[in-house]
Amino acid sequence: MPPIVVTAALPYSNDRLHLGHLRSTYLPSDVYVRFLRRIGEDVVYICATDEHGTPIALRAEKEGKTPKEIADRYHPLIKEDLIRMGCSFDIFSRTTEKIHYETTQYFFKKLMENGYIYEQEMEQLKCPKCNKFLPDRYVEGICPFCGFEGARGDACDSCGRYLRPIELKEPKCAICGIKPELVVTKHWFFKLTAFQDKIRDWLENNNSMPKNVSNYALNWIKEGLRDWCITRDLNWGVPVEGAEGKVIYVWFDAPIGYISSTKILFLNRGDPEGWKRYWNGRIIHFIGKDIIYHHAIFWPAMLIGMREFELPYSIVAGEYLTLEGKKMSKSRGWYIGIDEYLKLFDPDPMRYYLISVAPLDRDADFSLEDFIRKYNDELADILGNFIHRTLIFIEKYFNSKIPNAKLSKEDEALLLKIKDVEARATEYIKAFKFREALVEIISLAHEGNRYLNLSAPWAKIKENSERAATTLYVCAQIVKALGSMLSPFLPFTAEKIWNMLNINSCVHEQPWSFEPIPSGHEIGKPYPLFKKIKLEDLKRIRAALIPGRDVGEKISIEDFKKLKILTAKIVKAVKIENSNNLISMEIDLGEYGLKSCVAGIGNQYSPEELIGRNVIVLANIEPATIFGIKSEVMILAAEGGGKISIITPDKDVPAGSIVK
Ligand code: B3M
Ligand code: ZN
Repeated sequence: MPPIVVTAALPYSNDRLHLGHLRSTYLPSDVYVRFLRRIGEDVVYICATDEHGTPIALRAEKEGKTPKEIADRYHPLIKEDLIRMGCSFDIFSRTTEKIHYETTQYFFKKLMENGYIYEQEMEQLKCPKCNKFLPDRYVEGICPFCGFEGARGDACDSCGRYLRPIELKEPKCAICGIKPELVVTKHWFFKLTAFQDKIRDWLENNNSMPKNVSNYALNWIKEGLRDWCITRDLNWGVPVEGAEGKVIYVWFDAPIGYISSTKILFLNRGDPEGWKRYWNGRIIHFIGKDIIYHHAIFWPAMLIGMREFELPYSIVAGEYLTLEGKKMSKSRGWYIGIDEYLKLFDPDPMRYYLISVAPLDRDADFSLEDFIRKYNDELADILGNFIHRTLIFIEKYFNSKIPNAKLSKEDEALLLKIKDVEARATEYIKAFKFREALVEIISLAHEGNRYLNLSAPWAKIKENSERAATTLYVCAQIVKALGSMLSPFLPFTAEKIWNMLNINSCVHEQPWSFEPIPSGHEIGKPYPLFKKIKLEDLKRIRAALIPGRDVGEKISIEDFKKLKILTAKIVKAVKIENSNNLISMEIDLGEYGLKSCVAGIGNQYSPEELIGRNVIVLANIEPATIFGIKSEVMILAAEGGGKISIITPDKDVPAGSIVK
């Protein structure tokens, strides 16, 4: 088998990662690589942070920092979160490394020499107020294809299409919001159109490519490819040699990051040419589905144009993960960050959930209640409980030694199942069907539990100790098989199982193929693997995991003290004629006197039910005139769930009392 390079999409270094990233990209790639290592493949697992482009530049601009400062802040956080989740990269590098700049410029030069890059004048957006060119995400507007209003100058999040800023309808500068103007500048283009037929053939004839990827990409090819502008007017990125103020487009340099990171890995290993073997071997990219275009069209075209690399063997794209039915969103606080998760739980339960919840090529949903249910029912009750009972009985009845066995037909059949499961799991993993593989493996724990319950060694130990011994021998084999086969999926749990079995080697370095544990082998001290989560704790867990919407700009206590909020009593209320829902009131503010107030609450309150009510008002707001009537104070009310609810003090305090 050829050497294999497995890559995981390079996250932008402008924010920490959340469960969606784990599910689509980092867990599947890690499971796959851990499996390849176990079957003895020569594999390297590559990742890095993607540190160029407008995502980083814009974030820097908004925070008044340099892009490098932003990247320096997020690179270690992203790396650490992934490593804590068990992602076993051989290298996690950065696209701001010198080698990356050199490799990118080499690609640019080589593709130019090969006749695939040309120069052309083009129209570009520029913001007259910021006096800046507006590449990619510096522009926001309406998608010309699907009409989505939040489209960005590089892509539409709604229909997934790749866009150019000048194609957006009603474009706005992302910094100041004003309408940009068109200017003409010179840029470099990659002749994507020259590769249309080759890419189509490759996609159509590649049986190792999952269908969700090839179909997606083939559809785009049907719409026709266009040449691709690969430079930008920006001061952050890999410079275009000899062209002041121009940098290479981040989507040109980012995938090259896979290669430059491999180069750095082999330099570190003292084998500077070693990377080439892998890039002429089997290349497998793991990505999220939003970047299929870049990996299945742009990138292979670049590789063909270079004339010195293999094309990817496969591109595996994980579909989206929603959170309790809704799209995850950082700005709305609707997401679960890796860091938040790891403050409460171990990595393996989330690895288990995200892999087993749905096949990778389907959208999936994370629900906290479902997570807890799966954790308790499958990890604690089935897997953990089976392993714990088996080992405890061996400790108690057989002095911690794997007992001797006198196998019946049924025992033998169950032992053969281990090999069946192994064969099926192997096929599934090779086909990137990680969920199916995990379900197979866990079915072995189900079988084990059933067998253990039926054989009841704890009851047989006195009258038929040979039967009890055989049962526990068989169960111990299943425990070992579980530890072994779970190692790509639940690496930390597999290590614990290995420790409890007292096997003197690293589970991740075992041959994948099952070897029984011999009678007489002494096991270690058993302990429960998963402590159940109480469903009563759901609320508390939810509050700790989901940050919730950001409250926005903070104010000082001095600012707050400027507000004069008082208790008051409504003494008169009438509907304002001809208005939809306005009510005009007279309100008694105690020592602050009688004030007028107009409020839009007529749909929810009748004047009669308002008269005599104790309320809270903002007394020092600038007066306003509504429908010709002066309004001097504002009644405080809560609005939510389609209702308006006036706030009332819960004890009877005199009108004019201060609220603070
Ligand atoms: N940074 C987009 C993303 O983080 C981009 C991936 C690059 S992979 C070469 O989704
Ligand atoms: Zn502007």
